[in-house]
Amino acid sequence: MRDDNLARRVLKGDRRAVSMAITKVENRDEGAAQLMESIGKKTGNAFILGITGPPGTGKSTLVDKLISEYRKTKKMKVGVVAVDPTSPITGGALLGDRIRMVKHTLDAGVFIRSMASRGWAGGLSGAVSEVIQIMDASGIDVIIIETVGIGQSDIEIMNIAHAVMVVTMPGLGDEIQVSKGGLMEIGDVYVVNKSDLPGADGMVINLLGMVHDMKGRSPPVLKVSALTSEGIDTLFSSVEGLRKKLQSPEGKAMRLRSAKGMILELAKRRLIDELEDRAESRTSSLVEMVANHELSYEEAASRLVKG
Ligand SMILES: Nc1nc2c(ncn2[C@@H]2O[C@H](COP(=O)(O)OP(=O)(O)O)[C@@H](O)[C@H]2O)c(=O)[nH]1
Ligand SMILES: [Mg+2]
Repeated sequence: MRDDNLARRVLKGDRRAVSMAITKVENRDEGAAQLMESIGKKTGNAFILGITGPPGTGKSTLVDKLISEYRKTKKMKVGVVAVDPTSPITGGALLGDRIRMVKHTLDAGVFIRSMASRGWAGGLSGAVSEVIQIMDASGIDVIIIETVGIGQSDIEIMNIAHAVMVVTMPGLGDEIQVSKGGLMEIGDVYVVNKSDLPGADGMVINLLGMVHDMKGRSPPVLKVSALTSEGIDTLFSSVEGLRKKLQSPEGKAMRLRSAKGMILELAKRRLIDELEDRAESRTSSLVEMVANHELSYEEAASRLVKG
């Protein structure tokens, strides 16, 4: 298919075209940049919600619930980008996400895409910002990005979102504490999922203490169970509140935040790609010079960065 034709079909909301466009940018096929150029300016309608938190807390199960709510009560189109560090150890994480959302895959108003995060699975590139732009341009109303909140890069992806939900569960202590610098600062709403298990109230109190530490902000902490649906309606109202805020004058800050996140994400990836290309062709001479004491490590690095 010709690229301008593909862009046109994406803008019309053609699902197959959306899928092809995403594959094209993920593989960095020829024409990917051109494609992004033609659709990039047609974005800005979707609400981008980031969902993060330690593995196994029930993020995907909650995403599944949110999809149902949006489809049922608002008839809105929903897109999901599940970013997961697929490694030989965590193995079927992506598969698990797919299974949890499987009932929506036949719904034409739902578009689910899983991708591996950078650094895993042979250095597959994220391309998250492009995927979101493509979904947005295709007329999807709500785009949910799910990442595992363990690494710095997973948390950085959340900067692309207009609003962020942090998911925890009873029994988590260290996992939250360790990433306090990240997880405890980025949430607009905190969720203690699995309220059907013991210890949920304690976890809520814990979290309230942590998030209230932060200057001026006191994001809500909600107790829910994706299993029994307890508290899901309150959670949905809270998410809807954030979506409506985006559309209000107050939403400007959310838009700017997301735009900054998108630009930085793209720029970082581009810089790293360029650096890797350059390293490929230039390091051997630099290494030689450093080894011969003709050049310091610092100077070699500077030369590599300058190109
Ligand atoms: N008891 C209980 N289990 C849940 C709940 N929500 C999710 N789970 C289970 O927790 C496991 C991990 O869920 P998943 O959504 O894949 O977590 P993720 O890694 O955060 O995406 C699965 O076995 C779910 O069925 C809940 O509210 N209560
Ligand atoms: Mg998941």
